[in-house]
Amino acid sequence: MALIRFILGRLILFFNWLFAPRSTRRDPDAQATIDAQTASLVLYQYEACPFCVKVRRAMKRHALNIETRDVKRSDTAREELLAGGGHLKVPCLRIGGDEHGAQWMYESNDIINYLAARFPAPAQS
Ligand SMILES: N[C@@H](CCC(=O)N[C@@H](CS)C(=O)NCC(=O)O)C(=O)O
Repeated sequence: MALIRFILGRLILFFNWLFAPRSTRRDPDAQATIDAQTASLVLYQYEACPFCVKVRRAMKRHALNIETRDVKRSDTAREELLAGGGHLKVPCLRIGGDEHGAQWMYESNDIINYLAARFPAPAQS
């Protein structure tokens, strides 16, 4: 079972790499403004989780530089997620300064909708 999960995970990462979405382009000032806002966001995730891949693809599409923390590889990240969010489930977006004053958003679709609404793509000229 673990082997099948591992192979599936590698396949997901391979196809994600092969069909990587294009990032939207902003002028440098607009991107710097967005970067300043996304500095207070953290995505808790697993590298090969399909729901996490879906969120990371949305981040790439919208050119959002959001720190990611791998809950499988980092005990600290796992403890932060459990203490702050309350569940060991990924993806989870931490919105706001620190673990205590933050909002913790689970569900990949909710995260994607939140990011799309807060950081709309620039109008094409
Ligand atoms: N409906 C959720 C599903 C997330 C999910 O099932 N994540 C898995 C990893 S791929 C997980 O964290 N499982 C641990 C658990 O449910 O306790 C979403 O779309 O975000």
